[in-house]
Amino acid sequence: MSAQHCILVGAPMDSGKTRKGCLMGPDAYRTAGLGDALRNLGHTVEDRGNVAPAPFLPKDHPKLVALEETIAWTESLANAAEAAIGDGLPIFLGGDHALSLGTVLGAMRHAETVNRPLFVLWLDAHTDFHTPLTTDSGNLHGTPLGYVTGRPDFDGFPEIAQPLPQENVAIMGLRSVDPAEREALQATAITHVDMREIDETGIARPLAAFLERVAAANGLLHVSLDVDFLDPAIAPAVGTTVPGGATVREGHLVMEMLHDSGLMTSLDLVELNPFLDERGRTASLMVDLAASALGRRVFDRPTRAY
Ligand code: 6HN
Ligand code: MN
Ligand code: MN
Ligand code: MN
Repeated sequence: MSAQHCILVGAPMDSGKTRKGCLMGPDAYRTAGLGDALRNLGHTVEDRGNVAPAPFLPKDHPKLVALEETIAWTESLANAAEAAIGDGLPIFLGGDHALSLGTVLGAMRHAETVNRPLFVLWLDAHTDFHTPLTTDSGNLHGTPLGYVTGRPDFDGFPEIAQPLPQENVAIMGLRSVDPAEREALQATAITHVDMREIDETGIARPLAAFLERVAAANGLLHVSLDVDFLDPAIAPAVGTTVPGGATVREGHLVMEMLHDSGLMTSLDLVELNPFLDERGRTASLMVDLAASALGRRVFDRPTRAY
């Protein structure tokens, strides 16, 4: 794949859950050298700095955590994302996973403008398929896939005019799914690949199948990489660790295949909590994974159709 114009967009969003620290994520990625890693691969890099939430008035809510702030971030990030996707390949530096309420919405708006279908690859231990009514924790970082696919009860959030078709979504890495999410997800056409399937078949097979569908539809592809997709032994800096996650090589293989496919048009790096990191190792691993997605490799491969 040829040189890209990479656009770094900081999203120091921390309102998607109670535990604080993801607001330090964008600076950790910059400190870990994301910009230089991409430049060294021959890409141009533009850092647009950090987005701020739209103005908001916080209210007390019996269950939901920081609802108004999360809505405000969704509005500003959707605008920033829509603009950036038109200008290059944006990499959204989180921030918790609630930032994808906005970035995916922005990608949907851009896709509508250029009249191409949007696909979403969600790399996560969790499905993030709750609605504000089904969540037990009240943490809205558990809801973005519910929102963008048009599930109900997102009162106050920007209206989803055209929900993302279920067929265009794949979640990989699953090992912690709440009962309400499982029930709702099983009634959908969303592709869901759990760790057992990855153990049994490898991650390349379901990923290649999904990428083939994106390519056949001439789709745009938004990738959302949650730190907890990775095993906590290699990526400890996340508030929602679940044992049994992807290995270093599984993570890189996904990113390498994404690069070879030439399909990825935007990328979220989410849930990094530098306060929980060990000498920056999780931030550095996430930077290395992003570099693989942008073409870092040991050897060139023979051409393959994914
Ligand atoms: N994430 N399902 C749990 C909840 O609180 O709703 C965990 C959500 C994790 C969110 O992965 O970004
Ligand atoms: Mn997540
Ligand atoms: Mn997760
Ligand atoms: Mn199913």
